[in-house]
Amino acid sequence: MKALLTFIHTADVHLDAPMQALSEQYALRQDDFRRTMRRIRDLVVDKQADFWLIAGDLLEYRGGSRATALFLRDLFASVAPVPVCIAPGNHDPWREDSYYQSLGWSGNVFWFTPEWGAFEFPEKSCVVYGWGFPEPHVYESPLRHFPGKLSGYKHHVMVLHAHVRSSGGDDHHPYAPVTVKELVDTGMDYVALGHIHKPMQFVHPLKKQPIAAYPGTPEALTVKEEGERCVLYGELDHAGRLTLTPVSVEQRRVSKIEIKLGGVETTEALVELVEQELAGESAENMVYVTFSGERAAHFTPSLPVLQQRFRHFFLIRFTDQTWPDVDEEKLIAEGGVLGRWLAKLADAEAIATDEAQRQMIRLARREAVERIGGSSV
Ligand SMILES: [Mn+2]
Repeated sequence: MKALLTFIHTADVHLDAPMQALSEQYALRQDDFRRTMRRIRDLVVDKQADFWLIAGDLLEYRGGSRATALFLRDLFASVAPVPVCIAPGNHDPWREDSYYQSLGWSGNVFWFTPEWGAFEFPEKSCVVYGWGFPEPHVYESPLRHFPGKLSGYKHHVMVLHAHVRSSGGDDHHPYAPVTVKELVDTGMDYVALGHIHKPMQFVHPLKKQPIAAYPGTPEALTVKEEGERCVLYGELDHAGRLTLTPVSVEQRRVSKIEIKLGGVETTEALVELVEQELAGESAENMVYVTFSGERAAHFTPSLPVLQQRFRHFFLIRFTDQTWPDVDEEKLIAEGGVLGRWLAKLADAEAIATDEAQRQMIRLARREAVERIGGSSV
């Protein structure tokens, strides 16, 4: 049986956003983002969702191209009559010269603006409320001016780009700060949020079900956005129970892999080790490998060689954070400037009074050992 009300909730796609880390792959990545949008569109159709809710930061106001805007226009038209409800965020504020206002959009696209809006769908007994950023910074909670729910409807859903702040203290937020209490007080069945790129849900204290959620970015924008990326499929049943199911939609994943170099002493052994560690990794992914731990003092990994040997990955980056396994005790015993330096650091660590201090001394020692390694091989 079809649930009473269903929706696909997405946010923070950031189409046409600049990405400094990518040079030659930039155009390919932009194509990924559009393919992800098409995948989300297919979900809306396949699930026969009642609404497609988009909570802002969709197409960059600065740098967003007309071609991408036209792509969105056609994409949204293709799901008609399913309503696409969009609340502009800080990266795509509701401005006169934005494509949101200057293009002609199909009748199933509903834009929220800096004036609170409420679109009524009597055949679904639902109202969708929303508000949009007028400019990149908004320091006040937009919920302070929320005019309230309309009567005569069973379901109430909101779309909002906002920063949910923890209660108390932290006042100065430039991206429409709201509290969970404010969200609860709206009386919504669900608030489809955007802004935070990490998925996150907020539980209603009485109903013990989500009152609001961030779906996270559907395609990774930075190296921090690891693993699968999702949109939320929501079902609201007759009794007002809400179920949110994340559905992964990304084209490529960011994978971070740490490899301990241990006893590796040749480039060949290193390549073999990396091959083993990356055996399960799709070549379509964006892979960030960090070498860690001690390494043989005479062997420094050649990153250009690795870059070349693993170039079949869409993107691969190697970072070397190893340090040479110089024999500290021997150096200390031999005296000399470096030995005395290490001895002093060892003494300092022994008499350190707290963990933070010890940590700092260890860091200094590692730095010292690194330099010694560099000068002694
Ligand atoms: Mn944002």
